[in-house]
Amino acid sequence: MYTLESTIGEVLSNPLGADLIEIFRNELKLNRLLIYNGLSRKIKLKTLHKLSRGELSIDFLEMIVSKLNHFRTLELPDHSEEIKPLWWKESVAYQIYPRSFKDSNGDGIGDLGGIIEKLDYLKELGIDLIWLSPVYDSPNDDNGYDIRDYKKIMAEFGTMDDFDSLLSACHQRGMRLIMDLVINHTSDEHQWYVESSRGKDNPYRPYYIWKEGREDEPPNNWTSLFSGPAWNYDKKSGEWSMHIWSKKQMDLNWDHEPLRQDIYKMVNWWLDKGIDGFRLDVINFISKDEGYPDGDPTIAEMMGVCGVEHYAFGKNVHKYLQELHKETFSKYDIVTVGETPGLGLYSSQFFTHEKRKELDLIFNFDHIDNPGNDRFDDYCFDLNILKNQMLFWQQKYGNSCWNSLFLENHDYPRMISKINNDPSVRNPLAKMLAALILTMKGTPFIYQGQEMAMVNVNFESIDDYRDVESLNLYKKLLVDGMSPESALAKVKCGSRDHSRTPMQWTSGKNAGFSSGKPWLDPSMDSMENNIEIQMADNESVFHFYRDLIALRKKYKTLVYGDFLSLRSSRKDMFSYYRKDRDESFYIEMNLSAKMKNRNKKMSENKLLLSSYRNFNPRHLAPYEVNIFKL
Ligand code: TEU
Ligand code: CA
Repeated sequence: MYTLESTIGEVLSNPLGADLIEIFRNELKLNRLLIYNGLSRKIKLKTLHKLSRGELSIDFLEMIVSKLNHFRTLELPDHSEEIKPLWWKESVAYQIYPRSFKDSNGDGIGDLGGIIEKLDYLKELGIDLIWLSPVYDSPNDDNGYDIRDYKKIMAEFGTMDDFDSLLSACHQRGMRLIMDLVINHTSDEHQWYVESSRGKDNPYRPYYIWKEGREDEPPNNWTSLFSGPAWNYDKKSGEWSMHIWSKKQMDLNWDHEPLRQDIYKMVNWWLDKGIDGFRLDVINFISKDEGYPDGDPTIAEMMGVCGVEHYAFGKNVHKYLQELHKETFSKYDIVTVGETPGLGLYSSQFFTHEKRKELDLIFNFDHIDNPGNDRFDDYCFDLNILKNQMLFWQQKYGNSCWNSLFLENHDYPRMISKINNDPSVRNPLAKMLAALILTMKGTPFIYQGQEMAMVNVNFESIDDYRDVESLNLYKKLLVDGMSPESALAKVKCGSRDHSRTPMQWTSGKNAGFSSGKPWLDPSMDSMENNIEIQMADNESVFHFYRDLIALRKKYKTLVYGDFLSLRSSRKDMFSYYRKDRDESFYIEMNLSAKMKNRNKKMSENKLLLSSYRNFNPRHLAPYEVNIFKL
């Protein structure tokens, strides 16, 4: 049993403990050596209270101890010697945010018909797996992540017939399609919630999380990720119901078995339609700690949200995922990727190890912002930190777990803009980022627009935004006393709307996205940067993505081959090998906007692909990436 007398070394031997130490080390910007050395391993947890000058309270440390005691029973099976080849490990995936991809009926909103129009484009790029962000019926409080009817297509996107046509059009092209499964919560307009809120004795009451409480006092101090308390008060019953997301996204109660059975029926209904799997929205949040205890103020300060330690890795999460797998996934040849914010490498292994029969892959977000920063912080993203994080996962995740490789999605600003806004390096920087996710071990996920180096948008007023998170945050910052200018600047830093502006197809009206007024204005950038221009230019980012994907298809070594990094310590340089019995490749990249000398002499005759036209044997140009076949 863990106690406050336990040492850091004992904590590190527990997967959750190892991840927590890593999170706190990163957040507190402590050097690895400070923690992972013989002396520190002997430090007792209770001493951390003094060492942190009280910042790590005894309550906080006792909460850690109780979490560790719960997860001390987790046993990770050994990793297999060989990686098991599977179709989804060899796929290159592409995430479509339907609202912004292509509008086919002129109402200014992307739709399924528009996606069908662009399947040949995706085929040309070399995509074989599409992840479709939610297309179910929804009031769109969170753009479809608030589902009102799991078995109905959102009217703006089309009909179930349109969906069936899209699915068969994908399969006809040898492409697969996975749906976004949002089962941590539903819309407050979902029939289950409508029933549940009819009264305490309604059979659907326990489908959601209701707690007694006074009208002026929510049941605990948890806050929503979209600002404000994580509870709605229901006058009729004098109870509060939980929403860790928006006020219209009500958390499902996974502890209630009939709810789980209804979820499994719905999942099998979709799988019987022939879809190829799911991306599972915040799936590690589904099990909440008993009694919903108050969140720790230190963690709230660190994570920007209060209570997350009581649901990010709840005690029944593996039980529910193994049941979900057994009742549904296990019966089909599909792929499942869990979105698991807050989990580290070690705890992620318990979700994806092939012998644990839970999920195939997860999305970890540790690398998307440099540690100690969050999306709304105005800082210069350091690629050397990203390099070390990717090295960590490439080297430690194990043969029985499989990485997802991504740098963008619909929840984050565009990566190029976080790293370097200088337009003169946009093309090589975009190509270097492409090489990062397309030459490592794992399944690459390209987010729409990333293949054409889309960048952040110059939003000028709060009226330019649509995202519930951004709008709520702006209001909260004003209430907190921030000036409108500073609040707008902060929202502009991290708004998810940066990655939700319409795809830029042409230089024409509305960037060729729609013949009507788009729901969100296309970026002015579309005038000189769009798919039409990029396809006509052999030096474009689009062509580089296409060439890299073709390389990855041609050489399975780039998928399954060993990853061996070279002199990982040298700043601003990142070089590694990918090798197996048949082939070996050497990839080198300059992580900076300055010229750099090469790590090792490479002759041009082995050069397979470069992000620059002229090869210089002595040095690398800004963000230059080269792939050699040895
Ligand atoms: O996102 C969950 C998530 O962890 C974050 O990416 C989140 O969007 C943001 O950082 C909040 O601070 C998933 C979906 O991808 C997101 O679009 C939804 O808004 C959210 O869950 C709720 O369904
Ligand atoms: Ca439309």
